[in-house]
Amino acid sequence: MYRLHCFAQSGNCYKVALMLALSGVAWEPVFVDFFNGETRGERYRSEVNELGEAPVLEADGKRMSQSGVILDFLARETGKFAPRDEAERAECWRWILFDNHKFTGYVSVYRFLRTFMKDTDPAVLDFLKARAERAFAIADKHFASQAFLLGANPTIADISMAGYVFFPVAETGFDFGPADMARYLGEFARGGLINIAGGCCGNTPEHIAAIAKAVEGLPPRPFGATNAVSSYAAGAREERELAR
Ligand SMILES: N[C@@H](CCC(=O)N[C@@H](CS)C(=O)NCC(=O)O)C(=O)O
Repeated sequence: MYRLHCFAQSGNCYKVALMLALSGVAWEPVFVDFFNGETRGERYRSEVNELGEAPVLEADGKRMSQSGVILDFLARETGKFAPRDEAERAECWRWILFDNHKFTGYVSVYRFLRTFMKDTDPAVLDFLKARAERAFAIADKHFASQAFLLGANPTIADISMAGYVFFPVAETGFDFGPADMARYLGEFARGGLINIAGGCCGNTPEHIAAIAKAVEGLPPRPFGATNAVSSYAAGAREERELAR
């Protein structure tokens, strides 16, 4: 049983929680009271993580920190979302380091100061937002020709970069426009990964129109089909239940 020291507002913790959940392993959360200063306290730093950060994973009596290191460890242990060889492992690490430094690094601090702190200097917010937008542009360019960072299949690098992009727009301040939604869903549909496409809170008629156009004429994922993503994506639970 893995134990994950984490808290819900942390995208870095979410990366590891997502990996554990998608890999189907047994784990439990251990709440870290970040907003009341737990990570800055002496006990946390001496007993849990000297770096004063979450997430921390407990496995086989050992504790490890840094989401990228934990993702790599879990990929080796479970075989899920794992790079297939040393070249792919290096490629995963290239993106995980980019994520930690430039993507999560700026997006998370921008979100934190904008949403959870009061009276942040607007110039600081502007600087962070501009840096985050540059990181988004780099990712967008890369994803223009492939669905996942290493190509056709998701790896731990994708899980790392996904850490902060699923928080509500009201928190992150970064919205996905109709063209972005349509491009992602079009790629997923062409890859045979989805049963149903649609929108949810925050989507406009323009989002739905763009998505409808992107998936027009593409068949839904066949019932019972499995692949790296579809085992986990929406619909898998219903399939498992129907199969019982
Ligand atoms: N690079 C680290 C970043 C971890 C990190 O910054 N965690 C935040 C929560 S999202 C934290 O615990 N911050 C505490 C602090 O800086 O005092 C990772 O990927 O695990």
